Amino acid sequence: MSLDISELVDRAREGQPRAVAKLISLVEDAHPRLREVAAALTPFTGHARVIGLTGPPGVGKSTSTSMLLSVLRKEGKRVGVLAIDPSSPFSGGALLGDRIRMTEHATDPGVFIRSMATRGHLGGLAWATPQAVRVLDAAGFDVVLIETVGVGQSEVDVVRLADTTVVLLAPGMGDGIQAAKAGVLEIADVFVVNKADRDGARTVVRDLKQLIAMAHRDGWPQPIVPMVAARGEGGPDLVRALGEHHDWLEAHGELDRRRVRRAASEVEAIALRELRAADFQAGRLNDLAARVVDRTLDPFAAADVLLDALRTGE
Ligand SMILES: Nc1nc2c(ncn2[C@@H]2O[C@H](COP(=O)(O)OP(=O)(O)O)[C@@H](O)[C@H]2O)c(=O)[nH]1
Ligand SMILES: [Mg+2]
Repeated sequence: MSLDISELVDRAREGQPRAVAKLISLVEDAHPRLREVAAALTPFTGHARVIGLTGPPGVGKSTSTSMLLSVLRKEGKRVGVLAIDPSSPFSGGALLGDRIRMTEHATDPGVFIRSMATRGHLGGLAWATPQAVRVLDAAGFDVVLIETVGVGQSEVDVVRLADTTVVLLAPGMGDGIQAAKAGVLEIADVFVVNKADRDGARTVVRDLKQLIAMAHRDGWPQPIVPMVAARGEGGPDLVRALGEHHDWLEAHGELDRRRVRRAASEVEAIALRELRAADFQAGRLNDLAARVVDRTLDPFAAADVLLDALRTGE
């Protein structure tokens, strides 16, 4: 099967959704020619604003993403959406798809929506997601929204990918104190208290304000945006907060720092995957581990063997 990478990239840059979809499939499949894809895309990247949305299941991330899409589209922005669900590799992001397909975005050429699953391949989402962001960035999307469930490691991954991270909370889904425990205070650039139509929303906002005050953080003052995403209320406020954060990042040189951090984790994920893939093919790790157990090799020397094999391509 022949694959004309440069033609595919050209078509994606012309805004053809099928070409964009194909490129992201290459990422998901960890296609051997992804190296060429990345080389072809790189000159056209660096323009998209990357915004991560995270929070517990059911808090309203997909509803909010759909609402954000509407507001950003009215501003004439082209928007790409990646829905990432590390907890369910098979049904990952299906909910988002359903929710958005039901709306006016389904047929809008200025919108591209994709659910990403790891399919259990080596390196996982930490490896695949930044590559998918690259595709959307090079394809000319002004904003890339990444929706991911805020559990465990994924929160950290969003932070590493996004220019701006939005943490969503809602009444009845864990109060501000729990939020602090989960470390969201550290990762949030903007807080959304969704389901503001429900009892308890004011308490969540109050607790959150207290926590933010107690943390005495320097720098960007994390805003709290109350929303009723289901009714589209608060969308313009959120877009304004995102814009202000972006301006702040630029004014303080922080945008560049975040992008360097993003590239660092991207490069690291690629290198680790190469290491694992090479070792996987050769079954080398097991042999080395056996030698560590029978004490013919110490573990550091064994690791050196692994890295040397990768360098020499054996
Ligand atoms: N009452 C209320 N329900 C909402 C609001 N936003 C979303 N929901 C509902 O909460 C449920 C979960 O929303 P969803 O966007 O799928 O959450 P996600 O799992 O974080 O993506 C759905 O039934 C939504 O209709 C809101 O502002 N108020
Ligand atoms: Mg969702």
